[in-house]
Amino acid sequence: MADGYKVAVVGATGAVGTEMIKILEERDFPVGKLVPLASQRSVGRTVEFKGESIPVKVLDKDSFRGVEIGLFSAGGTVSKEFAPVAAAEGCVVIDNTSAFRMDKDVPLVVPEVNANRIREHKGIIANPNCSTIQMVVVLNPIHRVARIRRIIVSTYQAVSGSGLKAMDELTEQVRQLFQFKDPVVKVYPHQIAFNVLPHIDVFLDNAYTREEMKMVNETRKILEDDTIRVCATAARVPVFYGHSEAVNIETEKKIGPEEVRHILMNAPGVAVEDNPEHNVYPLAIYAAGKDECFVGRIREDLSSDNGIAMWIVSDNIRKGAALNAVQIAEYLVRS
Ligand code: NAP
Ligand code: 3JM
Repeated sequence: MADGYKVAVVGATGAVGTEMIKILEERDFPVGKLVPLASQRSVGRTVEFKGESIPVKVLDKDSFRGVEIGLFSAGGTVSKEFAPVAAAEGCVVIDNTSAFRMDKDVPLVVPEVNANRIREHKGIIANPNCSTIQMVVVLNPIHRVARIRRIIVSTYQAVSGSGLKAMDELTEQVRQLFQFKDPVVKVYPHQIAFNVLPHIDVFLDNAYTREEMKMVNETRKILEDDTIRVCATAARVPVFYGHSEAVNIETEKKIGPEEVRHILMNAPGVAVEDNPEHNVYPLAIYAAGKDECFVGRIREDLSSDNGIAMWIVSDNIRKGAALNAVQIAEYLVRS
C-alpha cells in the first residue's frame, strides 16, 4: 500500500460522513484515494479532502472495485444491501448503522475496550450506537476492577444524532417560535425546540424504544457479559452536538467515588472533569468537537450499597460515530 489505501465513505454528504472525511484528514490516515459515495440527490456535489475537491459518486454495486476500506453511514437499509457487496469485493466494511451490530460473526468494537476483536472480522466490523460508545469507554475500566452488575442510564441526546435534517429542524423551529409562528414538525413526532422527547427510534413490544434496547444489548456484547442488567431511558434534547448521560452502576465489589475517579483518570479515551465546588462537570457545549468521553459528578449512589452515580458526555458525531470508525480503521491498517 505504498501510496495509501483506497477508502470509500458511504453517506459522504451526511452529518457522520462529513465528520469522517474531516477526521481522516486530521489524523493523517493513509488514504491513497478517497471515494465519496451518496445518493442520486448528491449528484454534482463535491467533498473537500486535503485541499482537493472530490466529486461525490452515486452508490451502486460497482462502487467497491479495488476499495480496501469502506466506512458506511447511510442508514441500515443501505448497509444491509451494500456492505455484503463491498465485503465480497475484499473491502473491509466499518459499519456505523445498527444493521449488523448484534450478528454473531460481526465484531462490535470500541477500540479502548475491545480492539482485540477487530482481527476476528469476516469482512464487516460494526461501530456501536453513539450512546453505547461513550458509556462503555467510561464503564469498562470500572467493570474490570469491580465487576458491574447493573446499569441504569438516562440519556440526553443531541439532534445531530438524527442527521442534518434534524439539525435544520431545530434551527428552523427556534426561528419560527421567535417569530411567533407555528413550528413545522417533520423529523420528530413532536416539536423539539424548547422540549424534551422521551422517544428515540421506534417503540418495541416491551415498551422500550429500539434506541434503549441498543444500549442494553450492545453494552453486554462489548463488555462480554450477558449477565449485566441494563435499564435505559433515551431522550432527545434541543442540543446540537454532544450526548449527555446520567449513569448509575451497581458493582459486585464495593468501590468508592475516589477509587472510581482514580481509575478513570488513567483510562484511555476518558477525561475526568469533576470539581463541583468550582462548577466543573462535563457539558455538551464543551465536549463538542473533542475526542474524549468526559465524566464528572462521580458520587456514591445513596440508594444502593454498592452504587456509583456519574454524568458522562461526549461528541456523538465524533467518538459516538466518525472517530470510533476511523480508530478501528487505524487498528486495521496497523495490523
Ligand atoms: P444524514 O446527515 O441524514 O446523512 C445521510 C447520508 O446517507 C447522506 O450522505 C445521504 O446522501 C446518504 N444516503 C441516504 N440514503 C442513501 C442511499 N439510498 N444511497 C446512498 N446514500 C444514501 O445522516 P447521518 O447522521 O450522517 O447518519 C447516517 C447513518 O449513520 C444513520 O442512518 C445511522 O444508521 C448511522 N449513525 C450512526 C451513529 C452511531 O451511533 N454510530 C450515529 C449517527 C448516525 P444524500 O445526501 O445523497 O441524501
Ligand atoms: C443512529 O436505518 C436507519 O433508518 C438509521 C437509523 C439510525 C441508527 C441505526 O439504527 O442505525 C439513526 C441514528 C442509528 C444508530 O447508530 O443506531
